[in-house]
Amino acid sequence: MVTFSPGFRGRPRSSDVRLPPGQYETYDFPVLSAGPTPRVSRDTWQFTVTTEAGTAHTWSWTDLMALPSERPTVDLHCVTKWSKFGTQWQGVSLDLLLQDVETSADYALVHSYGGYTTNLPLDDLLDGQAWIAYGYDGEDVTPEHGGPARLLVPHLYLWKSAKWVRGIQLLLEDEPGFWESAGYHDYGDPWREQRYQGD
Ligand SMILES: Nc1nc2c(c(=O)[nH]1)N[C@H]1C(S)=C(S)[C@@H](COP(=O)(O)O)O[C@H]1N2
Ligand SMILES: [Mo]
Repeated sequence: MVTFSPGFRGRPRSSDVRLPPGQYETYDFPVLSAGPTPRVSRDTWQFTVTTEAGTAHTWSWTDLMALPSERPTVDLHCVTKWSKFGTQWQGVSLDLLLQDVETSADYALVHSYGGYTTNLPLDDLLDGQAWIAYGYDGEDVTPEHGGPARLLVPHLYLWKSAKWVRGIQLLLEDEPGFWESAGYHDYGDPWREQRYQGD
C-alpha cells in the first residue's frame, strides 16, 4: 500500500492548489539580494523592537536562543514568479517576541543589517504567521539566505521576509520600505497577485 502524508505531492492536483496565480514551482533555492551580503556575527547581533513611543526591546543572540522555537514548514512565493514548496525552518514566533510589547501601532517597518527595509501591517506578524528564523533544512540559515537570522512571513511575497533582520519599528502610520518605495505593492499577497502598486 502506498500512503502520502497530507500536503505531499502525489495527491491529485495538490501542486495546482498550492501555486498562486502567475507562479511556477522551483526545486532549488534561488538567492535574491538587492546588495552585498552583510556578515553579521552572532556575538554582536541584536534584534530590537521599537514602539511608536520610542521604547526599545532588545534581544541578543543568547536571548533569542533561550526562547522556545517552532519548526514551521511553509511554501515560499517570490514576486519574480518562483515558488518553493515545503521549506523547513526553525525560529522564534513573533507572537512570543511581541507579547510583552505595549503598542497601539497598526504598522511595522522591518529593518535589516545592510539597510534593507520592508513594511507590513502589524497583524500580519501575529497569530502564528511570522518568525525570526535562524534554521533552514536542519542547518543554520546561510548568510546568503539571511543568516544569522531573517524574518519569515510566508503568506506574503518573499520580499517581505527581510534577511539579516535587525529590528522592527512599530508605527501608527504605514511607511513604505525598499521595494514598496520602488513601485512594488504595499501589501504583497501572492494569492491576489499583488506584485506592483495598483495590482
Ligand atoms: N535584507 C534583505 N532582505 C531581503 C532581500 C534583500 O535584498 N535584502 N531580498 C528580498 C527578496 S526580493 C526576496 S525574493 C527574498 C529572497 O530570499 P532568498 O535569497 O533566501 O531566496 O529575500 C527578501 N529579503
Ligand atoms: Mo523577490
